[in-house]
Amino acid sequence: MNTHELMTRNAEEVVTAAEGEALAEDPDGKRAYVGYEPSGVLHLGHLLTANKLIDLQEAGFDIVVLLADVHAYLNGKGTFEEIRETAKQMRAQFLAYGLDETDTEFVYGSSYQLEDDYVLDLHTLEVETTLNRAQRAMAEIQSDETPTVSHVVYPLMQALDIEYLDIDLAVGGLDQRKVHMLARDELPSLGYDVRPALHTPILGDLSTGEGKMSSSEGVTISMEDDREAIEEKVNDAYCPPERDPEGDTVNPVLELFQYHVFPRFDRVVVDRPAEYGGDLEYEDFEALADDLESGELHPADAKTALAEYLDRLIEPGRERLATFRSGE
Ligand code: NAL
Repeated sequence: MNTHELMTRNAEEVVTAAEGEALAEDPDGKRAYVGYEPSGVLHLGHLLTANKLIDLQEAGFDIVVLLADVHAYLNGKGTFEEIRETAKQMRAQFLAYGLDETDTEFVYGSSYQLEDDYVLDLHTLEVETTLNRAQRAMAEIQSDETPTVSHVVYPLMQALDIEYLDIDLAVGGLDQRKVHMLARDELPSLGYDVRPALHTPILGDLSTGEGKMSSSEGVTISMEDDREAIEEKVNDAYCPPERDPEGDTVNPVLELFQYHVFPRFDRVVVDRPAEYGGDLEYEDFEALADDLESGELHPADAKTALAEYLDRLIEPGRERLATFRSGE
């Protein structure tokens, strides 16, 4: 796989595609980042963008992970002390998951977002941006409450971070798209450059394949889940034989293979008793999806393999979390 393929595999889009191509020409020393509101337990949503960071690290980018403590505070996630503590746990789980420690810079938002220059730039953006635009940027990040002033400050800070962290490529789920577009439109008015953004898809809900998989509603898999819990959730997952079912639903079992398993394992072995044809081996997602569609691979066997590989992915982070909880 060449650099551009590695950079864009499994991505929904790069804004703009041409800017992405130019970056892929010479990624060495370029900085790519994702910001996360600290959360004590990583779940598959976090790991999807982490997979992209690992791809980018392999492609030669320097990786910056913003532990967005001030953003979490603005989003009502707790006291500052609580958020700080969960940020530490989050960092440990990312490292256990496979981000290379020497090539990954973890930055606390509060380490620069409270300084004079930053705050004055933020106020300039507040003057430049309509309330309507800031609210729309936030709609997919925080939607279910009466909007507060903090919710319109949030996307402006996220836009400003792209400049202050000296980022060459902003990475996020598609739910971050409107924030990145706001950044592209508004940063030039402060004299700052426009940077490209790469968006990962939002996966469908595990049990129905409809809407989005998220930790707040429905089922996701997290670093808290043991093997048995993972098996249970995967067994209950929607898995029609088609790769692309009718209507607005997706096949979440295949999505998990595509976005979580194949990027991290060179091959996937599906154990099957000899009387059912023996083990199946796949080196890429397409081959597995073809076999599911043709009936060669039974959904039950696919689910057993999926649970096993997800368990392997989660195990190191799960152990880190357990040491934290036992008070280390
Ligand atoms: C992502 C988040 C918060 C702050 C950021 C700052 C810069 C770049 C990315 C950032 C979290 C994200 C979420 N908005 O919805 O999880």
